Amino acid sequence: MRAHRANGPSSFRARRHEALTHRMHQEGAFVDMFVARPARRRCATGSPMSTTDFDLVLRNARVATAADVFDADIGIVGTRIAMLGQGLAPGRREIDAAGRVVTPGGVDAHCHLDQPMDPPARMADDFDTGTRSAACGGTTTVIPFAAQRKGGSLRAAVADYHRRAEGRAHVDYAFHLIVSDPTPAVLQEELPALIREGYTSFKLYLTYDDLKLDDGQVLDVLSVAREHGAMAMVHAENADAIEWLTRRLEAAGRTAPRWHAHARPMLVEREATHRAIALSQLVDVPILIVHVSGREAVEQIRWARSHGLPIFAETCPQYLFLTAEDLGIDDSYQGARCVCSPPPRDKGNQQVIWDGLVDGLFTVFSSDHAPFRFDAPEGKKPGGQEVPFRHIPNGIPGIETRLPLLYSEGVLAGRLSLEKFVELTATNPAKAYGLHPRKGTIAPGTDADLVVWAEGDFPLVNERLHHAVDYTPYAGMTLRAWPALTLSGGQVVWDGSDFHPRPGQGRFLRCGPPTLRPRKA
Ligand code: DUC
Ligand code: ZN
Ligand code: ZN
Repeated sequence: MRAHRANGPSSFRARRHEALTHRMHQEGAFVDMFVARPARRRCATGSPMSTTDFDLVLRNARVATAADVFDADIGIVGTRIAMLGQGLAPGRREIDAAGRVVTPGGVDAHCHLDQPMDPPARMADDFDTGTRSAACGGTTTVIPFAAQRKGGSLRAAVADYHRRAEGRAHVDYAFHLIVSDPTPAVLQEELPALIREGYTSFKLYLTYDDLKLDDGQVLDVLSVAREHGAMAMVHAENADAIEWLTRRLEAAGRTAPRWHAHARPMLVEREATHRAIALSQLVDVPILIVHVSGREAVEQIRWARSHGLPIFAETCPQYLFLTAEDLGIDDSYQGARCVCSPPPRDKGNQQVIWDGLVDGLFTVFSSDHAPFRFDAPEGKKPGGQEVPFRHIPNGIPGIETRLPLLYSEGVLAGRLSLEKFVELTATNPAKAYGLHPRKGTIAPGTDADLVVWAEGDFPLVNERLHHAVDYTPYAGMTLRAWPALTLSGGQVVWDGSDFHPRPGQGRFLRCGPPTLRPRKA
């Protein structure tokens, strides 16, 4: 880390001036603004002299939370925020944020890292590269999925996933579960025990052969969520309708990537969304519909809310910035890059999603980062072949671009308030999955996970990203903001120019019960 050391007993003001003169807009590391201070006197026991003996002070911040935007210095002791206020006492280290916006570190509550796949498919990002990429894009908490295999136990999936994370994560992480085989043992023993141990959310699939549940199984699992206070996330697409459409497309020789979008029209999402809402109503339990793509599912969720049902909803960058045309306008295989489910829709639907973010229809904004290399036999070209769309691994990368995209095109384009940005990207995901207030806000006692924002021109090219994927679907866009600094537990992990690795220092987080409140829309 490049830190400027103060020489001799120069005043704090002088050191701040020195720091400012070293500030390097975009060209270099924001952390060049650091001023290292000599250690303060300690009392005989070695403990700090007072609570104002900060390890780090982030000075002159424009602090944004889901409730307010205000000016303050942020005093950090160890891994936590100790104090907010004007003119805080000097810290051992100082960073002058000079009026820049500082938000809570992002909570990416829907991302896939090193999730076991059927060969030859393999995810490009593990907990090392995935959390590296997250940190460089301002995300300091990730919640990927420990996925049960049909015929396997949930416990085994969790144990395996811990092994995959161990010693690798650079930022903190929790696990969602994926329940694909709700046997009596899973429903009566494993799931309740895991919820008690801090795995308080799980995803249910209404599609994908290796994951999908029938309606009776969904009701069984939702009943466990109700009884034990867990959050159920639902992937809502009608499996049979997709299979029927896929076969007809294949029979007609329509197998290029672009036909993926035709096999999964909004109707199949609408039907499954309505069914999920009805099943949750039957059990009387909240659910969260993930990766909502467009108007038809949105209408179902609005209907549910207008009837007072506790239905939460998530959307993702691909539904704001991509359309079905990104899967191809001809039979080229290039569009395999953007094959994900549900597929991106059209410009009109992008606006529907923006409207839902602004008016509170959406609760959380996640990446659904599902990283597969394009030009690779374990990625979008299984076994090295250009395959029919049915066999293309579903998913796109986005863990690093999630926050900068929404900050640029939402906040700086005047669509979203800063408070709403924080609510959608940090506070609400932390509440939905039982991590708030430790995560998702800026307040004394919370983890010192912070993002200092830079504004300017940031051309998006894959070479500047830190994932292990060989493309970004957003290449060619120029963003107007990027994190100038990311702190995870009070440590710099990204300084606007360089990544500061800390493998294994990302901590596993046990989640509490969800604390989101239902809201009408
Ligand atoms: N769809 C999912 O449901 N998960 C991962 C990626 C995708 O496209
Ligand atoms: Zn899904
Ligand atoms: Zn997903």
